[in-house]
Amino acid sequence: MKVSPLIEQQHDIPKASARGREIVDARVIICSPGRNFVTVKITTHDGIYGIGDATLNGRELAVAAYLNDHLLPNLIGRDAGRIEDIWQFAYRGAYWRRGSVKMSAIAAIDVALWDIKAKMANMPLYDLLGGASRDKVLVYGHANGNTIEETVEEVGRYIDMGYSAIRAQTGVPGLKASYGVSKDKLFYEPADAELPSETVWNTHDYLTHIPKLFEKLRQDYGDGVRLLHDGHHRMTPREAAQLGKSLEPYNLFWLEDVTPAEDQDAFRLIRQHTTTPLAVGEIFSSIWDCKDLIENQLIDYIRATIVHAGGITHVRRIADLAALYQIRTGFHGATDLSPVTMGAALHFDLWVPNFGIQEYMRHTPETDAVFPHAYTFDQGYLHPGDTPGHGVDIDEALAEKFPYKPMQLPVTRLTDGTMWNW
Ligand code: EZ4
Ligand code: CO
Repeated sequence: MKVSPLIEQQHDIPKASARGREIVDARVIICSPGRNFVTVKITTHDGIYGIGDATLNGRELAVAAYLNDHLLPNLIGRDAGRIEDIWQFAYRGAYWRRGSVKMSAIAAIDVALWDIKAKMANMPLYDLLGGASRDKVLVYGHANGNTIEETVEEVGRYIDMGYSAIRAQTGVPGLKASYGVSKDKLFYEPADAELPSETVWNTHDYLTHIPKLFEKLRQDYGDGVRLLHDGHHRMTPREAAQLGKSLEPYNLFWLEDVTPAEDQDAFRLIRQHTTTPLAVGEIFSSIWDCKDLIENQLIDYIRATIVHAGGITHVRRIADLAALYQIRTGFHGATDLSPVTMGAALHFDLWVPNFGIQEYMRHTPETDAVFPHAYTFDQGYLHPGDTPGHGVDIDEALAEKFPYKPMQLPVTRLTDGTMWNW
């Protein structure tokens, strides 16, 4: 009996085109310089190494275990240049697809491999992606205060620092704590306790209070400054539509995460009622979370990020899909996304044709010291720098001085005690 050679064929691990490109080491580094970070370092036979971020705020060790126990052992001996094949291996090969834990782990490997490839090519990553589409990357900073007056003052401080785009969050009278309002004004950090702290939320009071903030901001600073606001998944679709409508006179750059987006169709209702631009996606892990929102043009900015949505290889597909529908990128860039993600994102931002804006929350000096980086801030813009790779490194000796500290994000309840969306 003749057997088809195609059926007979067995595949070995894809061979590296040259010995020097083989992966010889792949490790996880966990540290807490001001906050927790999970970093992947991959090294080739030639001694070229790449760095990737795998930080998932409040769930760091789950990703580290997934990397250590399930993904990294597979990499040894593979060709570091076969980024796509390794991505597909990690995604399809798990059988269990998607989800934040798995996609953050894949992202870290993917970014480390892009870093290696750009170093092998002796190019800054943006050059390898297709070259710069712009001179610099527009970023927005975070201004927050307990009262409208305090927030207005903070926005002024950001204008003085050179920002032309600013997110404004304010406390709501009667509520002890509000999303986005922090103790430290410059270094916002929501993960504040070993077990989640409990906060209280009241949408009725919020909906009447927030328009007053933006009215005052426009009165004081005029029409030029780009203003953003994050609803942090607190509203129902109808309430979100109401907020969008009431903010229309103040011409926001965007209104973010107005309602949970598991049900992507919910945004139809919001969209029908308001022209305020909508941004969604910081907690998305794959293109499937974005698909209906994009294809039905229910949003204006997609926030799915490199670290939580499968790395450069996957987010590039999301950005390309979005471009078909005139939707632009607006990557998440809070402090829990490490400088490694910030560096990789800035290269992506400089290249991607349908770039919108990049969120930028400053890391603490401790974090910056552990992750030396080539990116620089100037007058409201960031530039990724021109060093080969993504331009971010990790000082491992220093990282060791900041061991992991268990920290979780808060939870929130309505005034009657009902569990709600933080
Ligand atoms: O709450 O990154 O737009 N930014 C945000 C962030 C998120 C944190 C969660 O880890 O919503 O502040
Ligand atoms: Co947000």
